[in-house]
This record gives sequence, C-alpha cells and structure tokens, in this order.
Amino acid sequence: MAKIALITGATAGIGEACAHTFAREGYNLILTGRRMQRLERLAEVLNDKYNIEVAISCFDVRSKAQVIENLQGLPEEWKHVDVLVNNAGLSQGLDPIDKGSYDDWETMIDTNIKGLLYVSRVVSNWMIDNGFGHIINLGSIAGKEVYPNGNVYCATKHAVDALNKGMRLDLLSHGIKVTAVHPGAVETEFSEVRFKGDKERAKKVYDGFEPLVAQDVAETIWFVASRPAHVNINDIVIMPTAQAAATNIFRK
Ligand code: NDP
Ligand code: 8X3
Repeated sequence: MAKIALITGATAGIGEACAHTFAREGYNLILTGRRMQRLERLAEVLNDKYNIEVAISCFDVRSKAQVIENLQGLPEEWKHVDVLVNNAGLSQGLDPIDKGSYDDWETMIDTNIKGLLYVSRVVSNWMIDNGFGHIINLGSIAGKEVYPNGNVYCATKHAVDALNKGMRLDLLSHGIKVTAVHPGAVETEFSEVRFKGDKERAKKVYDGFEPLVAQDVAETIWFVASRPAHVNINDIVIMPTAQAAATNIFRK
C-alpha cells in the first residue's frame, strides 16, 4: 500500500514543491490550503503525472474548528498518515516593535504557532493509533536568529523550534519521528505575502544573490523523510550559499 503524506500550505512555494516531490516518490497525498482552485489544479496535475491518489482538504489553519472538522472528516483510510509536513505559514510586515500592526502580529501567531498546533494535535493522535509517523515542521533561520524588525515572525519561528523539541520528547515513546527543517532565503510567494502584494519590494529581497528555490527545500524534506526507520534527523538548517546568517547575505 502506498504511503500517505499530509502537506499543509500546498498551494504555493515549499508546500507545492513537497507535493511534487512526495508524489514523485509514490506517496498518496492529502493537500491543504485556503485556495481551493489551486488545490484542485495541483491534485489534477499530480494525479495525471504520477498516477497517485490525492485528497484535498481546504481550510484555514487559524480556525481550530475548521482544522478539526476537515481533518476528522477525511475517510478513515486517509488517516494512516506516514508523514505530516507542517508547512503552512507566513510573515506579515517588517516593522519595529513600536510600530507593528496588531493584526499582522495576530495573523502570524495564529497561523505559524496555533495553526501548526491544531493540525499536529489531530494528526499526532492518528499516528499514535497507527503506531508510526513522522512530523516535519517548517521552522526558519528566523527561528534560530532574530533580525531587525523581524520581531514577531522570528518569535513564531522560535516557537516552532521549541515545539519541534517538545513534540520529539512527547512522541518519543510512540516511535514517532519529529524533525524541524529551517531554511534561509527561499524565493517563493513568501515576500509578496509579507509585503502584502508589493511585488517590487518582494523582488528586491532576492536581488544580487542566488536564493534557494522551493525545490531545494523539498529535496531536503524528502531526504529527512526517507532515512531508515532507526534514524531521525532532529534539526536541519539549509541556506543559500550566499547567505551565512539571517542578515548576512553576500550580494554582488
Ligand atoms: P508561500 O507564501 O509561497 O506559501 C505559503 C503556504 O502557506 C501557502 O500554500 C498558503 O496557502 C499557506 N498558508 C498561509 N496561511 C495559511 C492559513 N491561514 N491556512 C492555511 N494555509 C495557509 O511561502 P513559502 O512556501 O516560502 O513558506 C512555507 C513555509 O516555509 C512557511 O512556514 C514559511 O514561514 C517557511 N519559510 C519560508 C522561507 C522563505 O524564505 N520563503 C524561509 C524559511 C521558512 P493558502 O494561501 O492557499 O492558504
Ligand atoms: C523566512 C526567511 O529570513 O525572511 O523565514 O525570515 S527570513
């Protein structure tokens, strides 16, 4: 029987690349995100290209009720999830703490921390019942370092780092693997979302150096997921060669 991966935030960027990568490796997929049309299109493409089964589940991870209802509403056979990629996340704004938007702060905290917790609460129970599973959390270099004006986004990714360690401890006796993957700069829709659709400002983030692309991170996630049963990668940081630290990028 084919293995199953549940990928949150599969409508763009790293999540979408993970969907292609796990499909390539023969996994059946549960794909989630808020943009239904993108989920439907992706499911069609993957199904045609790789002949795998895809279930789509469209919800906002910020809503505890939506997360529980949609995930628990999946047919029982889809609950044998081998790999959960906790990828849905975002940054909003880049303002100093005295000027930050309350709404931006809440969106980041509700998505990156609370959303990840809601999904993990449901899926970790399936994994415990199944007696197997691997949770892969998308952290960030922003979860290892803090940079100017990154305040709340960095705090949410530091929380992911802590939750990753907490999950690893709490799920140890159930044989469930837990890993955090922490990328540096990856050119996706991330900066466009951070700057609320300002494409020009978003583009500048990646000017003068070669950033990672989503596929680089997806291949790292696949590496982590494909280790032998007795091997767990706890934590991995992946950076563009031109980036040594969060704010230390060598631009030509
Ligand atoms: P993208 O903006 O390209 O993709 C983000 C994904 O998250 C989308 O599929 C989006 O789907 C989903 N998402 C966002 N908010 C919600 C929500 N409330 N409910 C459900 N899904 C949501 O960004 P990336 O691919 O770059 O980011 C993926 C992860 O990687 C994030 O956790 C990010 O913090 C992290 N990361 C990114 C880095 C980068 O430089 N790009 C570096 C380090 C970490 P939809 O809008 O359809 O809901
Ligand atoms: C995304 C990378 O450096 O913009 O997590 O925070 S960064």
